[in-house]
Formats: sequence, C-alpha cells, structure tokens
Amino acid sequence: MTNVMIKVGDESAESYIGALKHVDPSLNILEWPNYGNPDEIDVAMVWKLPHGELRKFPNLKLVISMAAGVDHVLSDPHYPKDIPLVRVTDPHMARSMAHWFIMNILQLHRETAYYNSLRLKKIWASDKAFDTDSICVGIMGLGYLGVHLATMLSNIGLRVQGWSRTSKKLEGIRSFTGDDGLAEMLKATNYLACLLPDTPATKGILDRSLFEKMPKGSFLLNAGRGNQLVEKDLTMALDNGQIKGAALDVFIEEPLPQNHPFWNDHRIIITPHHAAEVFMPSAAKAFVENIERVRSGQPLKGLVNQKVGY
Ligand code: NDP
Ligand code: OXD
Repeated sequence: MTNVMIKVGDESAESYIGALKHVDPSLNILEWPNYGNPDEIDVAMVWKLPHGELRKFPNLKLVISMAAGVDHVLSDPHYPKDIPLVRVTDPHMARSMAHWFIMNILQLHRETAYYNSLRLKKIWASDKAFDTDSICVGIMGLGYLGVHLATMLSNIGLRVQGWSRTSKKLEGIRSFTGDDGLAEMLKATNYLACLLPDTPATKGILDRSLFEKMPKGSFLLNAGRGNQLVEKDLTMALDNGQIKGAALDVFIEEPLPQNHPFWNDHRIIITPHHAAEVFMPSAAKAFVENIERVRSGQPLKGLVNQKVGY
C-alpha cells in the first residue's frame, strides 16, 4: 500500500482525496497534519505546506507539487533535495491559462473598462475602430504553459514572439534567449505576457528598465509570480505613460492587502491568483501515474530540475 500525505493550502483536501481515490482506490491518503506515523509516508502531495514539514518524513520517495509552480516547495530551506519533485503539467490548466491572457489582452485592447463606464452613463460611442494587427504579444517563458499560450494567440490571429532560457524552434513564432534577445523582443512587443517561474534569476525582472525597452503605451500582463514584478515601478510606468494598462493575477503579497494601492488603480485589472487552477478530474490521473512510476522505478513525468529551480 502507498501512504500519501496531502496538504492543499488552506483548503480542505476532501475533494482532492475523492478524485485521487477515484483513480486509485488502493491509495491511503492522509490529510496534514493528521498523517499518523511519519515513517510510513511514501508520497507528499503539497500546495503551500509549511516549511520544514517535509523533512519529518524519513522514507519519502516522491514530492508532488499540486501546482505548476514549485517555488512554494523549493523556497523551503529544509527541502530534502535528494527526493524527486514533480509538478502539474496539464492540458486543462494550459487552456485555462491561455484563456486568462486572451481575455485580458482583448479587454485592454478593446478598452472594456472605458466602455463599461460609458455604459453606466448610457452613452453610445461607436466612433472608434480597433486595429488588432497592431497587437504584438511577447511571452516571457516559453515552457509548458507559454508554448500553449503562444499557439492559441497565434490561432486567434495575433502576432506572437517569445523568450526563454534555452532556445526554441516554434513554427510562426519568433523566439529569443539571453539579455540581448529579451531587449530585441521587447522593442517589438506592446503586450508583454509573463509566464516565468519564480527563481532567483526572475525575481524583480519586470522593472522600470524592462518597461523602458518597450514602446511607450505598452501593456503588461503577469500570471507568473508576484515576485517578478517591482510593483512601485509599474505604478511609476503607468503614471508616466510608458505602460498604459496592466492585468495582474499574482502579487508579492497574497491575498492582496486591503491597503495596497493597486486596488484603487483602475488602470490595473486584478484577478485573485486564479488564472489557471488545478483541474482534478484530469490532474488526478497524472498524479497517480507518477505515484505508480516511482513505485515501479520508471522515469517520472513533470520532473523538476531543482538546480535551475523550476
Ligand atoms: P515551465 O517550467 O514549463 O516553463 C518555464 C519557462 O520559463 C521556460 O520556457 C523556461 O525556459 C523559462 N525560464 C525560466 N527561467 C528563465 C530565465 N531565467 N530566463 C528566461 N527564461 C526562463 O513552467 P510552466 O509553463 O508550466 O509554468 C510557468 C509558471 O506559471 C509557473 O512556474 C507558475 O509560477 C506560473 N503559474 C501561475 C498560475 C496562476 O494561476 N497564476 C497557474 C500555473 C502556473 P526554458 O524553456 O529554456 O527552460
Ligand atoms: C500554479 C498556480 O503554479 O496555481 O499552479 O499558481
């Protein structure tokens, strides 16, 4: 029997346990902190487990991040580095993430907030045409989610380019690497879509100097992680017109504090870190498959490279 310890942030794990047992009824799944004897835990499935907890399980064989991002695990200074870590790579999540970007790019392009304000005043203003050909989306992070996003944006007729750590060959999508490559991409990007993981190399990457490399009046969309954005630099760039509007799903502090200036800034679309959630009916199969793979010594799917941090 495989014993699994589960902790899903502040949520009850009940529905997750139900979905996992639906796929493999033989799993013994125990919700943190009532996991019984720590020596008997084989697998930990986690989202925002308190730091230091994982080292309590001496016979752990696998850690499953119940999220695509693994910063919540790797930021634990006590993370047992010899234990393999896998993460979510799920087509449902990729589709949902692409929908978040498409929805917000089009809302910003079509000035939805402005037209909603006119609607409240019963004003019919039909004098403006929207030039979709003017949009060029630059995606920072051409990984599992970023490539899916690039393809979906291209399929709805938008120009797309992307930037990643290692070079990519994607049909119809210009891709860049390195600092010079990023600067080159930014020159021709007026909608910047960030889908980077949170690592030391990406912390604070969305800052004033980056905004200044884009054409004046560009837009910023971030669903990667809050740490990537220097929040005061965004406010400054909005004030001086370098950035015209933004859509943010992730923040340095979540939930976004009540007194945070972004709440009152109508140039920023705010969503509560739910651009793309784990969809258990499909993710549960992948989680169970990895548990079976670790049991039978087969290569794991979605294995994290702990050296690069994602
Ligand atoms: P992947 O690991 O598949 O992709 C990460 C991409 O970022 C890769 O293309 C990688 O390059 C690139 N990258 C990493 N570091 C650098 C760097 N220093 N310079 C340039 N490029 C870099 O991750 P996913 O696509 O699955 O997910 C991306 C992130 O999205 C997650 O880590 C998470 O933070 C966020 N996320 C947010 C959600 C939300 O609801 N807001 C939901 C799900 C995910 P390379 O290809 O060369 O390795
Ligand atoms: C994720 C997230 O990384 O939901 O999956 O943020």
